[in-house]
Amino acid sequence: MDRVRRGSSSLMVLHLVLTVLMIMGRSRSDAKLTKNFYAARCPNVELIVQQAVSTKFSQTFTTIPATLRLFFHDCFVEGCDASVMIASPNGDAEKDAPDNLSLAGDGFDTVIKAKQAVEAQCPGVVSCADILALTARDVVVLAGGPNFSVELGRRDGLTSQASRVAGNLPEPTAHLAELNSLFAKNNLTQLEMIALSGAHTLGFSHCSRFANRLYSFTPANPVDPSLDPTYAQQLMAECPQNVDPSIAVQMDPVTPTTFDNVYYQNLVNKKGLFTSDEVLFSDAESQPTVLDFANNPSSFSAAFVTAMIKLGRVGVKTGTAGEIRTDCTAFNS
Ligand code: HEM
Ligand SMILES: *[C@@H]1O[C@H](CO)[C@@H](O)[C@H](O)[C@H]1NC(C)=O
Ligand SMILES: *[C@@H]1O[C@H](CO)[C@@H](O)[C@H](O)[C@H]1NC(C)=O
Ligand SMILES: CC(=O)N[C@H]1CO[C@H](CO)[C@@H](O)[C@@H]1O
Repeated sequence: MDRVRRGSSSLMVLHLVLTVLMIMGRSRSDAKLTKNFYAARCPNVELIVQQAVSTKFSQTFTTIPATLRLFFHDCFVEGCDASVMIASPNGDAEKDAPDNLSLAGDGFDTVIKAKQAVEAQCPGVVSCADILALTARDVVVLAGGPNFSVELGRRDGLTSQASRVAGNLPEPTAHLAELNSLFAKNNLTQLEMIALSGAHTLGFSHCSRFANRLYSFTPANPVDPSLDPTYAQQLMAECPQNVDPSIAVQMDPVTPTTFDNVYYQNLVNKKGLFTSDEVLFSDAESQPTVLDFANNPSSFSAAFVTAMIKLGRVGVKTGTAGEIRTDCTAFNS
């Protein structure tokens, strides 16, 4: 009797110790993001960020596409840890890689402004990675897209290297299999990849990123035959050969400033700007999803929200990993 009781209480102690170890282990390695992460220490963070984004947007529309793309590029290189924000005096940080050449400065500026506003009220509490995730949601809403709750609790990364960028971001010449494998590496499905590509309903592309489809597609077909001929003409007028490299065109020629499903209708109408856009319709494997999104705005909205939340989980650092940067463009020490 006595032995049994002692045995069971030491079992309970063992159980307690194991539970505590499990909880500690979890908070160190796979702590989960949560929606109310800053409820106690910075309860107004979402409102502060939203106001900073609105102010920046009232100065320039580019705020919207630039910030959305910045979030994507951050998450696909070293995870969503604001590593893309780091400015290096040597010009060898993530943002200095050739793939980043076209990241518009307004995205960086949006995050910097939002961070400054947050620091004024809750110094040292909210990570730049979380602020970038919130700004990406806010710009989608400002453009007329769906609202959603953002999971929080990311920590800022401690590395940012230009050399980590190549091969981790998709090329506009990519076909379905390459897109799928790159997104799969980031735990994103084909459906989620197609939904996230809908971000190309907004923003600009420099001529050089698709000029091959206008002038040098193949020797037999210099103009990509999968482009609508009238659209190809329009693009050639906007992007003559040897055009100034700073010239950019709207990626959704129909509703360029609205976050909507017209991007998918454009693909059906052979008005996808990049090969990586057009293949989503021309490849039989992905075509049903494109048709669904083209015909059902709510189907696209729901898929986009789910995919953005999953994008926001890629490679996140939580618990005591990384740091909470004071200045988003520099490591703390
Ligand atoms: C699926 C593979 C993707 C490829 C190949 C791709 C490629 C590109 C390229 C080449 C540009 C033009 C950059 C320039 O010349 O200025 C661009 C712009 C853009 N991309 Fe993507 N992208 C992809 C997915 C995404 C995703 C997942 C998002 C966000 C969720 C995104 C958001 C944007 C936005 C908003 C712009 C416009 C940026 C601006 O106007 O400043 N893209 N993309
Ligand atoms: C979007 O949703 C979040 C919470 O889910 C809310 O805090 C925020 O105010 C909403 N944004 C807008 C513009 O309604
Ligand atoms: C993908 O998910 C697995 C399992 O949850 C996780 O271990 C891994 O870190 C994730 N990969 C990325 C890039 O987030
Ligand atoms: C916005 C931004 O910082 N872009 C940088 C990307 O990389 C190029 C090439 O090194 C830099 O010149 C840009 O300033």
